[in-house]
Amino acid sequence: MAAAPDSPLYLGLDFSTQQLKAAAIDGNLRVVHQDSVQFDCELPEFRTQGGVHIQEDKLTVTSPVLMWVKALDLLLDKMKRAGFDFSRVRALSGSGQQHGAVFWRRGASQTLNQLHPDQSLHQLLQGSFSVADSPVWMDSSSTQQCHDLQAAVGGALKLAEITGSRAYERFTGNQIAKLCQSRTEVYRDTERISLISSFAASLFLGGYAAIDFSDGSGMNLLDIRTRSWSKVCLEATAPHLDCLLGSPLPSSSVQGPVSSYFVRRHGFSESCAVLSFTGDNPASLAGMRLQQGDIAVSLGTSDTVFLWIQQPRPALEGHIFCNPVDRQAYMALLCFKNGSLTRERIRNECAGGSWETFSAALRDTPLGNNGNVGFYFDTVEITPSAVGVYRFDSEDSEVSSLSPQVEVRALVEGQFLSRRLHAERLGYSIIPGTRVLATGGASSNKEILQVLSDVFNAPVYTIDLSNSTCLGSAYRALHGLAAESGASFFDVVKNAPEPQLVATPHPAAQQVYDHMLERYARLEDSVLRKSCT
Ligand code: ADP
Ligand code: XUL
Repeated sequence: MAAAPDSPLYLGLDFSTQQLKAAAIDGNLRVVHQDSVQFDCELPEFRTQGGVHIQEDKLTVTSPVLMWVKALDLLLDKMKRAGFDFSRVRALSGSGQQHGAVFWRRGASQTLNQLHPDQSLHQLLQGSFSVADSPVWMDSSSTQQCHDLQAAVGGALKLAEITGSRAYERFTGNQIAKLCQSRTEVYRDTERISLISSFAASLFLGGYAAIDFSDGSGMNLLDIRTRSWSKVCLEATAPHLDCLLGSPLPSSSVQGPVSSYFVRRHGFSESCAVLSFTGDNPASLAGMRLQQGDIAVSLGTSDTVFLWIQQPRPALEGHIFCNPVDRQAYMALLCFKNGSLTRERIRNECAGGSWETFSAALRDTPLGNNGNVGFYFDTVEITPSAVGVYRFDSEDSEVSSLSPQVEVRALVEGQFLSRRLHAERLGYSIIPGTRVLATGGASSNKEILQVLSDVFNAPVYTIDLSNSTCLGSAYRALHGLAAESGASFFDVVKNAPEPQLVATPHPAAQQVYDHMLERYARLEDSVLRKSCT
């Protein structure tokens, strides 16, 4: 049944690496509006490539914080021009690429509190950030700080037991420690540190939003069991950090109404609630309504693999985050940095820049690629920690090139073998009934999903919207209001459209890929040895 034309709407936003996206749903969970702003082409004045600036050392990766602010101005203007009625929005939530930090300058809270509706956010917030270029998840420049943190808490495993992950360069605490040590004056001039998610929520609230438990788990600072900041981690990171971070809150909290700026400039209702914003991967888990036994594979700028788990068993590989939709549960996540951008490079070099030709190469080459396989770590990979490109023929001999079609399959098979290998090491196993849920930009490509299905020997499903993060945030906005009367997330979203089956494994897949997985694990060991030397 269609909802009435003036019925309430729920808005979800996603501040991701390459773009800002929005989706609105009605009370029947139907998507009624979608919009986006691409950073590189719609905001060229910030001179980003893929939404980021890569510094000369190749390790430091940042994005201009005012680009995100301006993107929000632009997105809301676009939505208004498209006839979107903001007064119908009962609640909104959102997500951000995980781990990045936003440093608010002293006095910024007062500015946020008094935003004048005649001006854009970009004009009003020009002077509000003590760091113009925010470190983002692609950064790997804080190795020293990672060593220091692990040493301070009693080792990598101990840190993983407290925070859900050993120290990772991109995790926010290590980025904060680096800033505090290298730019002490700037640190002193900072009155608040937000994640990208809580920064975005702060814009809507006209005041500082709390960091939510789920995105907060990606900082190497939160104790994932007590769901409060770990004293030992805070003290090892930087001075007065608890004041700069504020107290964390559940991911389903209503953090307040939208500020009068949004009411007066864009016509939002005064009672529109702003729910905690969270990380893009937790939001995606919500958007896919992930269930026990499912495995989600997100094919965005980064590729991520995530699972719903009840009992955390942190290890030296992968991450455990607090679950965004169930306060007792957790999620496990693996992040692979060389995802879509590497597929784009090989598409440009081997398929004339065309996804159609890239897909045809996958169709025209056999399962298992006649034994040819590759490792494509264009930038320092997170899982596993390695860099460089390595190609092997069926005899396990390293070769310097492959024909274009074979290279395309070697890349995609290699990527998915890696996703499966590391998921299995984290305790995942394919059982009858396993569903692979695919999302992210590349999940619109059927041939890529066929390889995913074959390598995992399991059916692959997608949801209508190729990007589940915005949808997850819209669901979370709806749930946040209902949660106040005790409704569970799954009660609220039970009538959402079911994921669509898009690929089933080839009958020969298990035989080909079980064997290839063992081989891939051996070759990965040899690549790791080479990559270290
Ligand atoms: P993010 O949320 O990290 O900004 P998205 O999930 O929107 O990223 O994914 C963007 C990526 O999707 C692009 O970098 C592009 O490589 C990839 N993509 C888009 N269309 C296709 C396609 N048809 N086949 C493969 N990859 C695609
Ligand atoms: C997850 C991670 C990335 C970012 C950007 O740990 O670093 O997936 O969230 O999407």
